[in-house]
Amino acid sequence: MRDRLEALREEAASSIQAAESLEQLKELRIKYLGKKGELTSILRGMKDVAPEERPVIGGLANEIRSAMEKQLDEKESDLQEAALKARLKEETIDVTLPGKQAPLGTIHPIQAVIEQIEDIFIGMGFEVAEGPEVESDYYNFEALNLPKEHPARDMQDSFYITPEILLRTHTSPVQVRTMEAKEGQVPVKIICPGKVYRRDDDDATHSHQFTQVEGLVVDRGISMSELNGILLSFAEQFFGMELETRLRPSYFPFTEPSVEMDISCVMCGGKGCRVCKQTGWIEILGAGMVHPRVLEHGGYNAERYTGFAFGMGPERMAMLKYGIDDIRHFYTNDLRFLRQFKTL
Ligand code: FA5
Repeated sequence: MRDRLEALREEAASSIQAAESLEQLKELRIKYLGKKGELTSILRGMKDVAPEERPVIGGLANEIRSAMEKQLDEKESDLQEAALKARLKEETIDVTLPGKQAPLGTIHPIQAVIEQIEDIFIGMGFEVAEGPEVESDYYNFEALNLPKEHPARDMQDSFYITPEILLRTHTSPVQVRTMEAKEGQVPVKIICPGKVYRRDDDDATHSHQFTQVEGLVVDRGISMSELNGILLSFAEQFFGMELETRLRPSYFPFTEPSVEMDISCVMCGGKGCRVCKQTGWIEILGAGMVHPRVLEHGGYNAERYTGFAFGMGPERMAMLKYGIDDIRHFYTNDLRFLRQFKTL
């Protein structure tokens, strides 16, 4: 039995040494040390050994077991290390190779223009308000002094969802919503940018969906001259040049008096050109003093407070500022057009 054990010791040592993979090593561990392994099967013959020899053989078997375990463990860590080295070599990253470019999107020019407008008004102490695009007939029309059947409703052909709910045709419904939220506090000094919808036929200067920026100021003693001063300062900052303004009489049911504001043509400086149709003037927005009835609907005493409001179209402002001749460029997503505004 002693000889068989010694032979096993030698055989195991050399096959463990020769193992080339962790898989092979696992098989060897089972072969020599497993429950049905060779060492166990030799030890089964212990009963045939003379009793006085048994402790000696037992001691030898234990020694061989520990030696095998040690050899197996050492070989295992050698093989693991070699496997890791091989993997690292295989997966080496060449940091000098050029990386893959992730294409970066850019802000849409209309959004960029809205942000420019917001920054200018925030600089003049305005807050930015929001309102829903799906609006009630009340806020879109009635609260703005446009009762049902009022002929001026035809000025804004609407998309109705139900008889009382529509897609807002302008950002003006935010006027009464804001006044209600302010609960009679002054000053009210907000702008509200957002999408609006009208059943207009699309052409070079009209779209059925476009954006507007509304403005509203309410306080004691507000007059047309504040309106004129703030809007002139805005236009000069927006176009980055000195401008002339003029107010032309107009009509909106929610302002009285109502005006349209022209600026001297940003293309020709007022001399007359194709863009200003040789007039030297370009219309940029509608405005006026808030109608007393609208103030009352917002919860403000029209005897005590006055205000002005205005509404402009960022698409048309962008067209003037960047010399774009067709509003549809903003919506057709031609990347050659959009990429020109990367730096905005
Ligand atoms: C209004 O919508 C008023 N709510 C503006 C206002 C607010 C007046 C507060 C007084 C006080 P108007 O319909 O003119 O007004 O539209 C305002 C601006 O929206 C226009 O100057 C124009 O720039 C833009 N706009 C109007 N219709 C279209 C359209 N179909 N496509 C693109 N822009 C448009």
